Amino acid sequence: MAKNGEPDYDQLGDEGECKVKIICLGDSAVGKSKLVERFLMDGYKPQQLSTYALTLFNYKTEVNGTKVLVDFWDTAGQERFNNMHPSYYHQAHACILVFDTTRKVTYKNMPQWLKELREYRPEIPCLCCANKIDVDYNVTKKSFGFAKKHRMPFYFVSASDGTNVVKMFTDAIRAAVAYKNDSTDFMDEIMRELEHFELETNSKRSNGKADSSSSSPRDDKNDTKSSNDS
Ligand SMILES: Nc1nc2c(ncn2[C@@H]2O[C@H](COP(=O)(O)OP(=O)(O)OP(=O)(O)O)[C@@H](O)[C@H]2O)c(=O)[nH]1
Ligand SMILES: [Mg+2]
Repeated sequence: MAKNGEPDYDQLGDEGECKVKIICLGDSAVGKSKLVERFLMDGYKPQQLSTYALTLFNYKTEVNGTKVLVDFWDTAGQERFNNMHPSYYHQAHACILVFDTTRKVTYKNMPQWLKELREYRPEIPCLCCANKIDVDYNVTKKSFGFAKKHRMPFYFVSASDGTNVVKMFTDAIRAAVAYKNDSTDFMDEIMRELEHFELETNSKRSNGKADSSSSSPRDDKNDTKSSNDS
């Protein structure tokens, strides 16, 4: 722990693990907390940092054989003021931008969130997700240009039924670790994977087989994580 009781991500974990910090940004009530909770299910340990009213969710995993400690930082509503405390961005290795497919304004605000992120963290990998697709799956037929414009991986997700949640967080963790290790071409790799993923998804959907297909976006619904022992 560094000063202020916050973790120091430059240091290794107690067992030599690589430590990464992932933050979520987006308007209030888009589902940031629910997405993290959904990913971690019952395997998380919330840890309160009272100074800035933040919750840290710790998660242990492995990336390419290396042990990784992930801290997902979750806010307690500061975003209502559209201005996060700088400590929220400090040392972050990846960011997930979240909007709510049932509220257009939350999508319109994406550029603002990205702008603020880039003021503090110009280089970190950023992923974008459209949440609450369970409310109306037809929304996945729409295209959302924001992510493409900024060359960000894009995911249709639902914290409610779990669609694509594991896929998105797994990619975010891989991106965070790659960023920490100075690996520059990693985002391209994710983008290439997703192009393929989307293609399969779209073609299966147009054949009316979306829900039974192994490559449909609902894949992750019953996914379990292999090393969530934190
Ligand atoms: N239908 C549906 N509702 C969702 C989904 N994700 C979140 N919600 C609901 O949306 C509301 C807000 O979710 P939160 O996770 O608290 O949103 P948040 O972004 O953390 O909000 P703040 O902490 O205020 O910034 C809650 O009532 C959730 O139950 C989803 O995938 N589908
Ligand atoms: Mg929240």
